[in-house]
Amino acid sequence: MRTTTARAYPNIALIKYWGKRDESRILPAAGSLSVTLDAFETTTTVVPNPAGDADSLELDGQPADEEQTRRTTAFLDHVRSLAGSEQPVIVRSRNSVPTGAGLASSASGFAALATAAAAAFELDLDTRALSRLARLGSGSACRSVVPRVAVWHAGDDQASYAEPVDAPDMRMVVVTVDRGRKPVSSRAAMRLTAATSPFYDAWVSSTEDSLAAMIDACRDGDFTRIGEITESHALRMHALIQSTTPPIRFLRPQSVAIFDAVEKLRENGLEAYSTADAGPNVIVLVRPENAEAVAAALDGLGELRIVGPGPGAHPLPEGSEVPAATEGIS
Ligand code: 2P0
Repeated sequence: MRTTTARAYPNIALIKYWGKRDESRILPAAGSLSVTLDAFETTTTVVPNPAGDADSLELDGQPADEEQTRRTTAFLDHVRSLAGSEQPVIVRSRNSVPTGAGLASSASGFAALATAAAAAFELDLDTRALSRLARLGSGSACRSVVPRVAVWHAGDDQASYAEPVDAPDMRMVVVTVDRGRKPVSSRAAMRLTAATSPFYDAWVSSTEDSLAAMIDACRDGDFTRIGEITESHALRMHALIQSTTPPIRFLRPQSVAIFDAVEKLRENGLEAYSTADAGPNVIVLVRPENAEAVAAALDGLGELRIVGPGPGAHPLPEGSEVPAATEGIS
């Protein structure tokens, strides 16, 4: 075993993953499609700990809480089982934005951890196997293993991984309206949706149709069609989530104001399309040449950042280790 460091980026789903058909293997009820970003990255170092009797986890220089440590150990158990090892490790992870705020995500977190841990345990995994492994930490993480645009296939354990899709170049204007931790986790909200929404079956079957249309639009390079499907699918997901018992609403008045502003831009001839994940922040999909103009038009509606498609998860060279908390104190 050896100490290794890896980096991964969050992704924004254009076709959303919302619902599992198998909780323990994290198999999605339907396929999804996303763009891996070139910002808001997570960097994770895995250090073998022969003297330890359990894994330990530091997040952004602080010891992680019990739930975060439990979830990390459960994931590392999958890696150990593949490697035929029982070795505990020290994991140190750093987000470029605060954890739980806006875009620091379980996708970049588990994609970076899967990549670093696979290398630390000297597993020889191709991108497909690595995507499958990352999925066991968090579903959306399997898409962050892949650069740029990725489709995550539904299916059984072997068939459920992400792979690249040809797509035109795009930019995303991220409009952050709230950096706070969300009141309910995606995992819990997803579970509640499957258990209580009367619309859930229709959501699953229509998502497969939307995914097929989206893949065609990507391969045709049809930005307008990509945008239309993206916005419609996001609104369907939020409608679905609001239909749970008790209801959950992630969008705020400010989020809706951004959807309205984007619709106005389109009416005025500037093409842009909105989407939002399980939170109030809005991501506006634009053609590269329109990114600055759209950002300028949305000025005042939130904290703005233009991001592009980014790299897949990858190991970093020796010397890139995330420092231990105590190493930063002088
Ligand atoms: C997505 N989201 O496709 C959707 C849209 C949030 C809204 O994937 O339970 O954190 O770890 O598999 O991956 C968030 O779900 O859930 C998510 P788990 P995950 O990006």
